[in-house]
Formats: sequence, C-alpha cells, structure tokens
Amino acid sequence: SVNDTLALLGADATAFLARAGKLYINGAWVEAASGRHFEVIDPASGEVFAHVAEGGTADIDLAVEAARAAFDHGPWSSLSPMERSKLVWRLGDLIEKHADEIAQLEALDNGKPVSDARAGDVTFSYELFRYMAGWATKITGETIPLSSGAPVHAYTLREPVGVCGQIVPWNFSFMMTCWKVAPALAAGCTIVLKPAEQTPLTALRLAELVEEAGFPKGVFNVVNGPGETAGAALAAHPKVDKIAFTGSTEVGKLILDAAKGNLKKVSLELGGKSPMIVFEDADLEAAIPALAYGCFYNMGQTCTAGTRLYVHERIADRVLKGVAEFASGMKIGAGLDPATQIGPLVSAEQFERVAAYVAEGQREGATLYCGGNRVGDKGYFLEPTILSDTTAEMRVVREEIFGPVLVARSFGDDELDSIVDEANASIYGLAASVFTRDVSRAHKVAKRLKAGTIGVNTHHVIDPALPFGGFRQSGWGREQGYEAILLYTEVKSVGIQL
Ligand code: TXE
Repeated sequence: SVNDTLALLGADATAFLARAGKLYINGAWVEAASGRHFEVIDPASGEVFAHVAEGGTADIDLAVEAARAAFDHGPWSSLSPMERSKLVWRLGDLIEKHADEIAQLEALDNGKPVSDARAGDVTFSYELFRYMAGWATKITGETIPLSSGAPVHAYTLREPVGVCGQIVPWNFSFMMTCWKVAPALAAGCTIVLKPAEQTPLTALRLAELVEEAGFPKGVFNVVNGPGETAGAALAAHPKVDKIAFTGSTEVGKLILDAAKGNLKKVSLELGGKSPMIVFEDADLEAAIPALAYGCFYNMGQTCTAGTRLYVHERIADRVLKGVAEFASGMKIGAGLDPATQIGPLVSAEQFERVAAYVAEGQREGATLYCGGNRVGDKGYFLEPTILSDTTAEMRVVREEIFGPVLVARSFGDDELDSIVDEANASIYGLAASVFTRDVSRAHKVAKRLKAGTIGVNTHHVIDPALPFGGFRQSGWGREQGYEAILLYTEVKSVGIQL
C-alpha cells in the first residue's frame, strides 16, 4: 500500500510532503485562485498520497505578471553576470546538499528507481547548474566590420530573451525542469514553470531552494495545473517572450499554435523512436547491457530510448537472448526501494497505453519474444518486453510507445547499407546508435543517421556540455551546452556613426 511506500521516505522528504502543495508566485506560497487541488498518486500502489494546488489561467496571469515585473523592473536585471553566476552555482550546491531527499521525492512521485534518480536525474541536475553558472559570465557579442566600409562601429549584444514559460513532462520531471531553469537563469531570464500533473512535487522543492539561494522574488515561479488550462494559458500568454516545452509531439504542435499570437520564441523537445543498429562485428559483451539500458532505462519512459533494434541475423539470437536475460534479471519494485532497477510506469493511463501497444504489436504479427505481463495487482508494473520479427509498417515500429518495449528485427548481408535508411525512416530523429568495431563504418553510419544525438557502442549520451535535441518531429532547438544559452538570449546589433 501507499503506506509501505511512504515508510521508505527519509525524514526530510516526509517533512517536505507535510508542507508542500501550494503554488510559488512572486516569492510567496499561495493557494490557487480557484481554491482547487488535485491528487498526487503513488505509481507503485495506485493510491493517493498528496494534494497539490491546481493552478489555472488566473494563476498563470499572476505568475507571468510577477516574472514580467522581475525582468523589467526588478533587481534581477541589474545584477552583474558574476552575481548571477554565483546564485546559479549556489543553487547547484543546494541541490547537491539535498540530493537524497530530492531523489526520494522523485522516486515516490514518478515511480523511478531511487538509485537512478540519485545517480542520474539529481546528480546531472546539480552539475548542470554549475556548468551553466560558468556561462553567466561568458555571454558576449561580437565586433563586426561592416561589409560596406561605412564609417560605423558595429557590434552585437547578446541579451536575455525575457520572461520564459517552461512546460515539462513527468518522465524526468526534476531533471527536465533543471535543463530549462539553469540556462534561463544563467542568461538572466525570469521563469514561469508548469510541471506535469503526474509529478508536481520536485519543482516545488526546487522553488524552496531558489528562495534559499537568494534569488529575487518573481525570478522563478511554479504553477502546477492541467496542461489544457494552465499549460495552454502559459503557451498563449502575450507577455511571455519565450516558451520551452518538453513532451509529446502532439502537444508540441499545440504549443506552436498557441505561441502564434505574439510570436514568442519556441523551443521544443518532443518524442522519439530511436534506432539501435548492431552489426555482426560488435563487441556483444559490452553491447548487450548497453542495448538493455538503451531501451529499458527509466522503464522506457525516456525520450531518447533506443526502442527499435536492428541486429545482424548471424548474431540476432545471441543479442535478443542476451538483452532478454539482462532485462529479466533487473529487479522490479517500488521506486523508493533502493534495490529496485525497474519501477512502475508513471500512471494508470500510461500503463494502459503501453499494454495496448504490446497487444497491438502481436495483432500486427510481431512475436512476443519476452515480457509483456503486468507484475502484481497493484501499481503500474510491466515486465520489460521485446517484440521481434517486426516490420517497418507496424504501428509499434512507427509510433512512440514510451514504455519498456523494444521492437526488433534482424537484417542480412544484403541489407548492410539499406538498414541505415530503414533506421532513418521515422517521423522522429532524437537519438540513434550503432554498435560495431569497424571505425570507418561507425563514422559513416553516425554521419548518415538523422538524429540529434548519436551513440557509437553506447546508446544514451548526455552531458551538460553536449547539445541535446531533435531532428524532424523530435523538436526545435538544442538544450545543454552553449546552445542552451542561445535559446535563452536574443542578439541585438548596434551601429555607431563615427
Ligand atoms: O504528454 P504531454 P503525456 C509522449 C509519450 C507519452 C505521450 C503522452 O509518447 O506516451 O507523450 O504523455 C503539458 N498546452 N511524451 O500526455 O501531454 C502537460 O501538462 C500546454 C514524450 O503526459 O505532452 C505536461 O506538463 N501544455 C515526452 C506536458 O505538457 C500542455 C515526455 C507534457 O505532457 C498541453 C512526455 C496543452 N494543450 C510524454 N497539454 C518526451 N519527449 O520526453 C498538455 N500539456
């Protein structure tokens, strides 16, 4: 039951749950204008464990006004880059100080293994704040000699874009929040954040730390609430200068429509259906765990998950057997249990979606190679699943499932070249990977694959310094690295008549 789950929480996380649940607007903790709350559900038991204020249009208005005032008139915009840098760094330090607590809250809220949350989500997040703190003092323009030779001294200024709306999903809710917040703060923007309704908690903890770090009021605001109301109002708001969104491609298109009114800047990190290609010469001992993590990490609820496997026919049996054995050896349990390697899916809705895809794949003629079963009768646990003998036309091969489901097919010697085209035959292009010992082939295939991040002999490649984002319908723009600073700044040209 939920009480078993809650018993696994540390004292700090328990204390946070007792005080959490409001909106954070203009440096104050407030109830929603409507007075409404929504339920927060433990995915390991399916039971309600908290209630959180449900923001809507009126609350978004208040938060945008606060962010607007903080940007236009507050002390924030007159802070020196070094002062901004120190605040951003301090926030990273505070996240590290409370890392265990945040990891527990994330594991409770999302269901993910607490060990993954601590070593992955939270560690990445505080290191990202430190990385971005460095950029705050290195955002520069250029001096540009005019091509006409006119007697004008011309240069560019790179300035913060302004008030940023940021809408994040539930799969890495804390980390996705930090991916957006860290560069925006480093660049000098102000923020209204709308977390996902499934995982409203860790953003509220972040807001407490923002306050503790000493950011001026109004710089960072959190409004939990439904996507269709709070999220849509933020995306459409005429006083918001930029909207950054991570989530489904479907909603990404709605964001784009909503942003049209004032043509706010838009960056989108959307779905994926990332291929992993394994050639016959691959080092299988290293490849097999990489493929299993590539697909099943975070229960497959990862935008970059390697969900399509193309494996050479002479090694296909060994690889499928190896991945299936590896996956079935992963311990399934509540996210908060330190031994857990596979937690529940985030919600009943997500469980139903994924289970429906597994059934649909078999109807379409795929073979259920392993998994596919619900585990236990409470919570949303699903075994890691492999569907083999798939073909390019199947829905399970074309559509993002967003669960622990790997679709696989083998290829022969006559397809060594065309398999790359098949891997590219997707509306998405977020990530891809190739496994081979042939250096020349690795580089050639990496160049041909149409995706924002390519792994060679590994699948997930992420780092605060490395641009991350999608080709095609996987999105617009790149987060991480200096590219993220570009997303949160505008360039202004200045000419001085001499
Ligand atoms: O995503 P949504 P959902 C994919 C994945 C998953 C599917 C559905 O395939 O199965 O999306 O998940 C907010 N205006 N990804 O429904 O709806 C919403 O409140 C403004 C991939 O959870 O896209 C939440 O904060 N905002 C993805 C955020 O959008 C709106 C991660 C994401 O939710 C809105 C998550 C609207 N009209 C899901 N409607 C990835 N790329 O990692 C919803 N939202």
